[in-house]
Amino acid sequence: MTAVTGSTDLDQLRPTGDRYPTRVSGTPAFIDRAEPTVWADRASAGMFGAQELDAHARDGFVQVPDLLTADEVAGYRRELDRLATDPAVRADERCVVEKSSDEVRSIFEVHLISELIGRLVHDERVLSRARQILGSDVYVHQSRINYKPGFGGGGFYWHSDFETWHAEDGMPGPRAVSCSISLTDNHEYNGCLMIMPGSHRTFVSCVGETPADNHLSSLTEQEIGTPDPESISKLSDRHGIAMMTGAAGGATFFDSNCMHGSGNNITPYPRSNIFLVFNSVENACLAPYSAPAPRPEHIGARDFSPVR
Ligand code: 6CS
Ligand code: FE
Repeated sequence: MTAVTGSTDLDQLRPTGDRYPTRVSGTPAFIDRAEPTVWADRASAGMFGAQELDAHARDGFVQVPDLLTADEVAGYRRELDRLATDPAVRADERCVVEKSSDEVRSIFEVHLISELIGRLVHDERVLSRARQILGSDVYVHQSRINYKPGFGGGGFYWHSDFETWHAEDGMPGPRAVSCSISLTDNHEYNGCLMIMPGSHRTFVSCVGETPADNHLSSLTEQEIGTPDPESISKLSDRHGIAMMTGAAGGATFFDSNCMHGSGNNITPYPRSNIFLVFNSVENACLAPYSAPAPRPEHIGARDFSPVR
């Protein structure tokens, strides 16, 4: 699979037909998901058992306690601290700081910046599970650390990742999965990930056109691409809200179209997670469906080489 670069290539990739129109109409809509959630058959090779794959298909997420050992967690915590205090990293455009402080909020493309974190992408505990869910070779669409520091780490308002990746990165369908690995204990009170179970089966279109360079503000505080309150209320009334709590070292795999978010963290205890986003090579990104230009490659990858 070749990388797509430059405007001429993207013109050739202009998508034909859009199953999930968003940010184009003045009224929001609920669109039923056309694609499966788990693409491989239940017996496919990998570390998920059949019951876990069934749970993922039903809820849109599945938790894997103790994916990393305590020693590995300690090593990754040291790496996160090193990255957050490295002046070169802080000066890099891939580093996003909090709105309310100059604390690091996120570091994108962290699997290429950090050799240690890069190894996780190829680790069978992560890769085999992503391949089972997506039923194909996979590539990294995005990776990031969300630090969510104590004493004010900012939250992430309700959204569907796929809605953004479709509109702004040109992702055709919701055949992508995120693996969130907790490097600190995730509690209800320090801004853990919240997911509406089953919401991945409904695409909620958003109102409001995508401005140029939207990512320069959306990664700090997302506005465009967040659903209206009535749509969020309808979904939460229908599905409820599950809290992804768990000890450091645990992981949550969640479908690209889950309605999810997380609150601010005013406690002294950081909620620092690594997010690895895998997309099927059969779902490689085209031109954006609803944005003036593609986002930078460190946010939406254009190298579709499969992870081995
Ligand atoms: O825009 C994005 O790709 C990022 N924004 C959010 C709120 N979640 C997914 C991703 O990190
Ligand atoms: Fe998200």
